[in-house]
Amino acid sequence: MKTLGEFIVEKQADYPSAKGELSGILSSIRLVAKVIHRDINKAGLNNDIIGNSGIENVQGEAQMKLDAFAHEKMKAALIARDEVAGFGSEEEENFVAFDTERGRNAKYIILADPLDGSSNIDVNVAVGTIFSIYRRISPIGTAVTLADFLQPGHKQVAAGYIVYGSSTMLVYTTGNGVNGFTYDTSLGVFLLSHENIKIPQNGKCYSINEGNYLKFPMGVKKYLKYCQEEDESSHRPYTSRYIGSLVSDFHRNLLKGGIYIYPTSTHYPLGKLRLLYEGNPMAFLAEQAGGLASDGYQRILDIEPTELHQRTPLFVGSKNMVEKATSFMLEYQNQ
Ligand code: AHM
Ligand code: MG
Repeated sequence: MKTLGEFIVEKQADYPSAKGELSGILSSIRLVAKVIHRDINKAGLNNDIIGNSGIENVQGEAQMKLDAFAHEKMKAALIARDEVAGFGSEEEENFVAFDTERGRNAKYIILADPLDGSSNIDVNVAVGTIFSIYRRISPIGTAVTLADFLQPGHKQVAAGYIVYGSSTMLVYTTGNGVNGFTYDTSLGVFLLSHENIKIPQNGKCYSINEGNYLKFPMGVKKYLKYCQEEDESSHRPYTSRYIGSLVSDFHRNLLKGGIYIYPTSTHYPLGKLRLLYEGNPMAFLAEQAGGLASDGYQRILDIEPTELHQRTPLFVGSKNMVEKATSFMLEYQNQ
């Protein structure tokens, strides 16, 4: 069995000019995964971790204690390395420029949702960490600026997630396929368990918060009815599965085939999910596994971000399913 550490070193050897900086960042994310795994596993025993922190994050959403904890751990782990020039997080209003000599000379910036689906922690349902890595565009030797963080998703150098589920897994891509590693708690190492993951082109599962049905655009309503119709040749009706943790819903669909949708609605006119912390990394992974990601009308990875906490509708998963859903969006565009 190959460990994540061995895998990272092996992949680095494929790029003789690589100086190991990206490998170093992936190693620090691996450490963050272990720390969050450890604390999530004790959540039921520790009142300092479960529950609401009593403050709202920048999105105006209740911040859970573990949200704040995961954010601080991740920031600390990244600051401690020489390779990271700045960090943008769903849990902090502004990006942080690591304005030290090492930070100013570092090449990469990281965006993350340190704890996605955190409202699920108190009830023992799987949550995740999502990360996205870009090469800075500002000159080396200076502090990073907002422009470094507002790059379109197709510029990502690496992206991935950790899902803290029945086992903890780290899944990531550096633009050369998607690989998954399962955490062996007895050894304290991630082992390569899912090599070169490919998402089935067709799936039988759709994931959406259907309680919001009446608030959805017509294209989504029509697509949901399509999913529920009887048709033997396309294996419909599909199964509805919605955990309410993007990472878990995405992970299931990645392995088994399916589509995850968080559309616009009258409640969330721009969608709920964040382009930089959730949309782009998931889109990069989906495409690398042979799937697709769209905002309903255009490729997620082509969107030019204008703000750090920008929201986007998201249709992501099996290629044929995303194509079908977006064809309904186009057909009922103005309704
Ligand atoms: P979060 O980043 O604040 O946890 O919000 C994102 C989460 C996703 O994980 C999940 O798919 C979605 O929000 C669930 O939202 P809803 O409860 O509206 O269905
Ligand atoms: Mg979150």
